[in-house]
Amino acid sequence: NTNSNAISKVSAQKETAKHKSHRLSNEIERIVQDHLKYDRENVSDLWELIHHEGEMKVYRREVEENGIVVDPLKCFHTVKGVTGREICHYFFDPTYRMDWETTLDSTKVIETLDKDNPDTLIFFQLHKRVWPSAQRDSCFWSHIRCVSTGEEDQPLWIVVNYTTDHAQAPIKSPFVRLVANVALTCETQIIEPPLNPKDIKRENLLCKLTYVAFVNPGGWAPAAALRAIAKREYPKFLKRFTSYVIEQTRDQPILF
Ligand code: 16C
Repeated sequence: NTNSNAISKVSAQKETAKHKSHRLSNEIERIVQDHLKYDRENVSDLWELIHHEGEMKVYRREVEENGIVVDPLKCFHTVKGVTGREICHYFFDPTYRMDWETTLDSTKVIETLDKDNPDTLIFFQLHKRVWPSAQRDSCFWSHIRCVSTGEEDQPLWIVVNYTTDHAQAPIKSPFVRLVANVALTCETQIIEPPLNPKDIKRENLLCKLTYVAFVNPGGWAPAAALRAIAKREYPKFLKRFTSYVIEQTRDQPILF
């Protein structure tokens, strides 16, 4: 099927790393490196813990730019029974998006940058309208990557969603274009590793997840409403999305 096909294409690149470059390569490299460098750092006391539930911690900083709320958001979570690659795969692949996204009216892939190595897609999304604000849309590149950290360690997996312009996604009133820079980074740990790696079971897996989001609503929106929605929706997304991945992979072979 097309899906496992796409999985194997991304993983094959893992070994060779000889990617064709394209118009977004340099920007992607810079943004991915920034996320790899900073996202997993612990939060300073400038961050407020807005939600704590089990292993999940959601922090934010209240920041405004020209009267527009642009609060950075950062979450740490630990998920049992899945690998970082599995989590990133379900976050990246458009096939599953509407299964776990509850704040979208639609999502569409408008370009695949390198068809031989489909690790970068351009999405156009229509977000659910929050009355009485104007409805938001977004256009962003989405990039998935495996980063090896050392000989013994499991590799890191990361997905970055970053706003871009596209001829097939012009800004059209009454929609307001939001600007986003979002990253999901996952690190797999093997707990009580069996002597033979072939005997690793899902109960031996632990995934450390970091999710960061910098979203500018692209125009004025009532600050109090926006902050209340964010406080409710980000934890809801993390719970729903991670449960979805657990459910989808439960009886599947482990994808390292
Ligand atoms: O990362 C997530 N999803 C990805 C795949 O879809 C992708 C999405 C990025 C966009 C996330 C921001 C959506 C905000 C739209 C709401 C506009 C309402 C404006 C009017 C308010 C009075 O990376 C998972 C995303 C989980 C999203 C949770 C929803 C958060 C809504 C709170 C809005 C705060 C940010 C301000 C942006 C308007």
